[in-house]
Amino acid sequence: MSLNKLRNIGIAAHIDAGKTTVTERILFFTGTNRKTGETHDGAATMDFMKQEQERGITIASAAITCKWDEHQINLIDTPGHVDFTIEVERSLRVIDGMVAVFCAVGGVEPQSETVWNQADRYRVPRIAFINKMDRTGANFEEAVNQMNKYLDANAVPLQIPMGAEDNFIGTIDIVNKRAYTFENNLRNEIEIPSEYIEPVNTARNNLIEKLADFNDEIMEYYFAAKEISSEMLMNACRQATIKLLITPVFCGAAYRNIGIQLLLDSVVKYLPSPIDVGVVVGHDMNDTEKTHTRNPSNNESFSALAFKLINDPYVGQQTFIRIFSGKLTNGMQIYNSSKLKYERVGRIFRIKAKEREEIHEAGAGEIVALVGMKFTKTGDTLCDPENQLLLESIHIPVSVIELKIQTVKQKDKEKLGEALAKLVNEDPSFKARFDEETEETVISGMGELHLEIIVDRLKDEFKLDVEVGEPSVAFRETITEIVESDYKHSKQTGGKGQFAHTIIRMEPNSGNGYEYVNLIKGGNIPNEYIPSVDKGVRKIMDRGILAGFPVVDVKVVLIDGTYHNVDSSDMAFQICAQECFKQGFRKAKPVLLEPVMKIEVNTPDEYIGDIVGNLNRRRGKIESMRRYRKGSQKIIGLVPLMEMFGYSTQLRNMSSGRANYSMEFYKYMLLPNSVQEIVLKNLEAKKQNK
Ligand SMILES: Nc1nc2c(ncn2[C@@H]2O[C@H](COP(=O)(O)OP(=O)(O)OP(=O)(O)O)[C@@H](O)[C@H]2O)c(=O)[nH]1
Ligand SMILES: [Mg+2]
Repeated sequence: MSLNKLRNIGIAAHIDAGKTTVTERILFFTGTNRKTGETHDGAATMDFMKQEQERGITIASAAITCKWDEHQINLIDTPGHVDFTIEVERSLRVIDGMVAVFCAVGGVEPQSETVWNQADRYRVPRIAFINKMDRTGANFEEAVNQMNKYLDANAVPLQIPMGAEDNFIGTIDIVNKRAYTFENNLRNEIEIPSEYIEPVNTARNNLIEKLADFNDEIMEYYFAAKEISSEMLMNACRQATIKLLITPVFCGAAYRNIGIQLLLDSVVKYLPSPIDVGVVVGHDMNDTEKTHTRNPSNNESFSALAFKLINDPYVGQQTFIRIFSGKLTNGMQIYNSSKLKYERVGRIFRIKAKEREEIHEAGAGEIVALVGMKFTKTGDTLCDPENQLLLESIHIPVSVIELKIQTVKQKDKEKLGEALAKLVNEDPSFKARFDEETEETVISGMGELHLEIIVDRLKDEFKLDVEVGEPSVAFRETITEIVESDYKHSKQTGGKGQFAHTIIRMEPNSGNGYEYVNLIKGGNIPNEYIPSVDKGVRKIMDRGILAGFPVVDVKVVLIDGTYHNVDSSDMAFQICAQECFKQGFRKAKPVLLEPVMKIEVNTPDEYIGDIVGNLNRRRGKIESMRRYRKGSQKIIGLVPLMEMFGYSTQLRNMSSGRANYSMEFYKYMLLPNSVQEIVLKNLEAKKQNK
C-alpha cells in the first residue's frame, strides 16, 4: 500500500465526549465489526479491559486498523479522564493527525483544553467532531465559538447541522454543497432544504474568506469573483489543516449513527498521511545542536519511537513502536540510542484492539508491537546502529498522589515487588518505592482513580491480596539557601578499609530539577569516582531527608575532596556523598513543596458565592471567571491538592449536585511555614503510631 493512503490518527477529548462511541461506529461502518457495542453496557471493542467495562470509561489507549475509501486508517482511541493523561501523551507523540471530539452541549470542557495543549506540544494537525448533536441543549455554533475563544483553534465549520436535539436529522457538507440524512445505518443524499440554502452559502463564503488568508490561489479567485470549485476548496482546506492553520469542524451524533461516514471521509480528505507530515527530525548523539532528518520512506535508515509497553500473559512484554523511516525485519539488530544498548528484533505484531497478527517485516509509517526488547522503555528512540539519532521523547506527567500498600500475607511480598515493577514498566506516570527504613511500599500516581485501578489490577491480574492506606499528597523536599558541606567517610573494620572525602556546595535550583557540576581538576578525587558522588547524591535524594519525600531542584557542585590509594572505592564515595548531602541539606533551610492543582468549577450562577468562599478556605486562589453557559459560570483557579480531599462531596452538597469540577496538576510550590509545621507533625505522629 502506498504511504499516501495511510492515516495514523488518534481520537482525543474530554471525558465522556463520545470518543469510544465514535470509534465503535467507525469499526461498524468500515465493516471491521458487524455489531456495535456500547461503552455504558461494557460492550465496546475498544474498552476491553475489565476495569474499563465495569466503569464504562476508557483507561488505556487502544489501537485498531480499518479500511475506508481505499485508505488504511490506524486509529488510537484515548481516555478522557485526567488521571490517564499519559495515554493521550504517548498516543499524540506517534500519530499524524487527530480527531478532537467535543460534546455539543458542554462545548470546550477543561480536558478539551488539556488535550488541545498536548496536541499543540507535538504539533498534531486536527479536525473537530462536535458530537451528541441529538442531546437537549446541543448548540453547534456555540461549540465552534468556544473553540475559537478558548483554544485559539481557528475553527471553521465544513458542515452545518440540520436541526438539533430531538430534531437532529443530518448534516450538510458545505464544501460540496450536499445534504445528508441518516436512517437505518444508511446515509441518504437529499436536496438541500430551502431554509438551509442561505446559511450554506454564508458558511461557504466564510470558509473561502478564511482560506484566502493562507492560500494565494483562493485569494486570487475570491477577488476576481471567480467560481471556486469544491476540489480547490478541499485542497486548500487540506493544506491549511496539515499546516495547523485551521481546524475544520464536523458534527454528528455517534450514538445515533449520524455523521460517521462523513467523518471518515474527512479523515481521509483532510488529515495528513505520513508523507504529508514529512521528514522527522532527530538530534545527533554527540552534539545536541546538530540535527538529522529522515524521510518517511522504507529506503531511509531505520528510526522509530517506543511509546507503549504492555505485559501480555501469552507472548510476554510487547513494545509498541511507531516507525518513522526505514524497514524492520525479524532478527534484525537495532540500536536504542536513548539507553545506548543494542536490541534484537524478535517477533513483530500488528495489533487490533485485543487481537494480534504476526508479521515478518514492517515499514515507515507503521505502528507495530515488538516482542523481545530487553532495555527499551516508553519514549526511547530505536534506530539503525550505523545511522544513529535521538528523536523527541514523550512528556511524562507528574505523579502527585500516593498510597501505602502491603500484602496481607507476608509470603506475597516478593510477588508484590515483581508485579509493581511490571506496572511501572507499562506506565511512566505510575511510581513505586520501597522505604528500607520503614519497610513500607509506597505507590504514587496521577490521582485517586489511577491508583484505584492499579490496586484493582494487582488483585485481579496478579492475584495479590493487598491492603492499602488512605491516599495522601506526594510532597517534595528542597532547600532554600546556599551551603557548603564537608564530609569525610572513613572506616577501618579489619581487612580493607573505606575512605572518601567530599566537599560540595548545594544551591537551590528552583524549577530546574537536579544538576550536578564537577569543579575538581587535577585529581584530588580521581576521575573514576566523580560519577560515584553523583550516584550517591541521587540515591539519597530519592529517599528524602526531611520526611521521606524525594528531594528536587538542587544543584550540587563538587568543589574538592581527598582520597586514599587503597581504601577509596566507588561504594565509599557513594556513601560519603550521601552523608555529605544529608548534612548540607539540614543546614540549607529545607522545606516541603506541595502539588498545586489548576481547578475549573462549572456552576450555576446562584452558587458562585459559596463555591468561591469555600475555595478560599481551602487556600485556593481564583484566577478568573467566565460565562460557561447561559446562567452558569466557569471558575478557574489554583488550589493545593492537600486541601482537596472530599471536595467532590462538598461541591455536590453546596450546589444540589448541579456544579461539577475537574483539576489537573499545575506545579509544585512552597508549602507555607505554618502548614509545613502541621504536616511534619502529623507525619511524625503517623510514624510513631505504627
Ligand atoms: N445522546 C448521545 N449520547 C452519546 C453520543 N455519543 C456517545 N454518547 C454516550 O455518552 C457516554 C460516553 O460515551 P463514550 O464513548 O464512552 O465516551 P468517551 O469519550 O470514550 O469517554 P472516556 O473514554 O471515558 O473519556 C455513553 O453513554 C455514550 O452512549 C451521542 O451522539 N448522543
Ligand atoms: Mg472512551
